[in-house]
Amino acid sequence: MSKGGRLATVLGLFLVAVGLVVWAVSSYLAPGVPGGTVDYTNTQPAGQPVNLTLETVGSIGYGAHPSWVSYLTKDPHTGKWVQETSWKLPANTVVHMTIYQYDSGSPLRNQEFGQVLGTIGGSATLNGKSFTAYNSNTGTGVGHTFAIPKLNLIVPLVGVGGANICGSAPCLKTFPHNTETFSFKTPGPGAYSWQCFVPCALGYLFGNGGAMSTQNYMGGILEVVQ
Ligand SMILES: [Cu+2]
Repeated sequence: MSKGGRLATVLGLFLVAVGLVVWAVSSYLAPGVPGGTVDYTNTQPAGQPVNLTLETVGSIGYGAHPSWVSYLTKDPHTGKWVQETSWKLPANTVVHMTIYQYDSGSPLRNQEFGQVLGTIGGSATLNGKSFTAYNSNTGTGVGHTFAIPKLNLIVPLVGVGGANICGSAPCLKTFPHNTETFSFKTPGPGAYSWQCFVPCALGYLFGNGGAMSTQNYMGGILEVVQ
């Protein structure tokens, strides 16, 4: 091996060692903090649509804030529900979203958030039926919204009624829930935040503190890569 090659090898090994130390120290300092990024870049052949499945719960039931509302992601590799709300997605690719909504709802403070905007076809489905807006002053109201502000995308997630609300995550399918689907296309590479805009964090100033502004609860990042 040339001198340059040996130097590159040593430098490479050194960088790997530094990386391992940083990783070990950061995971020691932040025990039990949920989150990482769920990788969807290798779940389907290039150019094929990505399937992304979420659920929303009224209280996560564990971790640092067991009483907080939360989203969970169904890990496409293990099939397990994880409290991770950041996703690595391929650019310019259709994403088919399915969201199981297990939380109760209420009238929206801003009725504009009852519209479906920015999805393919400008609509979503609620338990199999297409809709373009939901009047939250009727029925069981809206529990959460799924919004990607940079893409002008928002979908209201209709609340469930009754007393038998799922107590902690992940929820069994036997608990009452609404199933909503919609699709959108990822843009070019970049980081795009998403969040819930109901707002659904009563007890915080303007309803936007707590879970609403915390990663892995009511918001996350779309890490779109080429
Ligand atoms: Cu919410």
